[in-house]
Amino acid sequence: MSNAEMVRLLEQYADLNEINGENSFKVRAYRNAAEAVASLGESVAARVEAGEPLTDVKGVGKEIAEKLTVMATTGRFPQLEDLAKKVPPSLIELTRVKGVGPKLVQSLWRTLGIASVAELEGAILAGKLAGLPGVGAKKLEAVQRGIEAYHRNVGRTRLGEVDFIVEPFLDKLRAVPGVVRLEVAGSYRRRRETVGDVDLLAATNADTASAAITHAFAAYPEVAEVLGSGETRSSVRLKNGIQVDLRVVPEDAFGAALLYFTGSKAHNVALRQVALDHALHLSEYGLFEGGADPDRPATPGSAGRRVAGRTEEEVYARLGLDGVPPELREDRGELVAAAAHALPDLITLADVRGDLHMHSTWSDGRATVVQMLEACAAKGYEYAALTDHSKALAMTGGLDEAKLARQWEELDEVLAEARPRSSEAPAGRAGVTLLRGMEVDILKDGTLDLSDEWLERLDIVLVSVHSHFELSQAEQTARVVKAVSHPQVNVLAHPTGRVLGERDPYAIDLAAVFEACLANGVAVEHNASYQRLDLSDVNLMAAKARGVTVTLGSDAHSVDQLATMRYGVDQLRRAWLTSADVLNARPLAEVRRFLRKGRG
Ligand code: DGT
Ligand code: CA
Ligand code: CA
Ligand code: ZN
Repeated sequence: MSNAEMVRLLEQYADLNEINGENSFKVRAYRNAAEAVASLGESVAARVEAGEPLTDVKGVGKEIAEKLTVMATTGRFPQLEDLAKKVPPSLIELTRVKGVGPKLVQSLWRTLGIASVAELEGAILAGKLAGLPGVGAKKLEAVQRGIEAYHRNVGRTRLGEVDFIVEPFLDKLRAVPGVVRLEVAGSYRRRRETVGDVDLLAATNADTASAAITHAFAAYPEVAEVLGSGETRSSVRLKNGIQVDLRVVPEDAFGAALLYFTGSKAHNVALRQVALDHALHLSEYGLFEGGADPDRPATPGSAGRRVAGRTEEEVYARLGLDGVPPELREDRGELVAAAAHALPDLITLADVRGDLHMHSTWSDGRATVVQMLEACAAKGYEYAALTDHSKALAMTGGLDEAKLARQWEELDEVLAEARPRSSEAPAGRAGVTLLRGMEVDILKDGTLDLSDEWLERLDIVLVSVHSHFELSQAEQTARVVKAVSHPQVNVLAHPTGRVLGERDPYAIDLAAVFEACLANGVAVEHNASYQRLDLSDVNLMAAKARGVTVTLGSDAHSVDQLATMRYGVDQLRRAWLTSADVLNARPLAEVRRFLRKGRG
């Protein structure tokens, strides 16, 4: 059994136990173990086979280690199978509806026999929910809104969750003999924040290889169901529900096919028009001159002479265009820019010089300050901001002034230890300069959850909304504008509060917020956590258009999560941002100047 399958089963077990009302420690233990397996760099099954104890894996205790061993050796999880007889797994889907927690799911199931989202909708229509304990008019309304959001999101998966499954799949398929090219196309390649399905494109050097890759594709252990299979295309559904399509194309048309299947559809339509303007015809088989009927897709042989198609660049160049990075292919003006040789020099992950949002064990992070700084050093960062939560987020162990003072004592020790004696080297862990910061809660009235005295002492102050999402747009806007107008504030973190697939943005007038940020020397964050990716690409474009500085923050709560930065860079690229638009693509001295807002 693969690690991915174990993760899925552990999570299912945790969810079902939660619905079943088991104590929260047990539930959390299984969720932690799932996370531990997910981030483990090696195969659990291989470890079991080698006789290495699983209890050495952080987050895996004795009981769970035993269950993993059974999974690895028998391919089964008997306790989960037993539990599923009592609590139908379809109930897990119900908890994905915002406003419907495990407790409510349990009572819906016990009292009304509701086991699916469709049944829940039916029961609401029939007025059956009114009168259930804990379901008042307000709750009912929240559940209905949750169902609407659920339908909007259903069928799409967050990019960060797809990567985890696609990358090992690609490795497997690339190893098939005769495969000369294998790329992911579609929205995945354009790095959309969520993807509907995954489109793979292969080129092979022999017909037998074509059959071999289709076979390897269907035989992949994570495949739950083969939806269709032919000589040059097949589709499967993976165990986690994601659909993957594979097409096999000739090598000399690979570029044209990659271009076509990368999309977006709107980009393709616009590009085909450019081809027509050049008296050429573009299809997934190549760029052709003469002979083609523009209203019918060309096929090799029927379509005149192919003038380009081996690579994407070749096709763009033949049309007088610079190559368009996949992230820009949304028909938002990229072809006009490509024709004018004016495409932006997009920011890359290598341009990021530091992380400006991360948590430690001082609040709800899982790694110590030292571990986080060492991980930042390993990434080659120049600086990193420690931004633990403030006290209003009590459940995170948020810091009040006294606890912040204690944190600073520890930081003094950490820095003293790391600073090379008699040298001017930057203070910090292995050369990473630590910026002392905090993610301070914006309270309901727009005031901040930390004293002015401490706000003044911090190197960097992030502010964010973690409560009262339901305020009217006017109230929410006034609240946030007031917060960013505080003279010590530097960054507005996750500005719309959205959680992809789970929570819609709160109502807020972003144009007014950008105006206030600009007037007060405050940057807006792009929160790179793949669950948030907030601001969205479109909102980032608006921020840039208004001249507002953008920061990137991983919002990491563990060492592993620092790597989520790449998803943030993806979204910045989709928003046409260059390194000049991004605060933490600048050297430390410039960052400090921005943070001082022209003071001292
Ligand atoms: P998704 O899967 O919903 O996240 O989005 P995409 O963009 O991956 O869409 P998908 O998987 O339906 O198709 C992959 C690409 O194939 C799409 O981006 C462009 C191309 N494509 C699909 N259908 C059409 C079409 O009817 N016309 C054109 N021009 N291109 C298409
Ligand atoms: Ca797709
Ligand atoms: Ca597709
Ligand atoms: Zn936050």
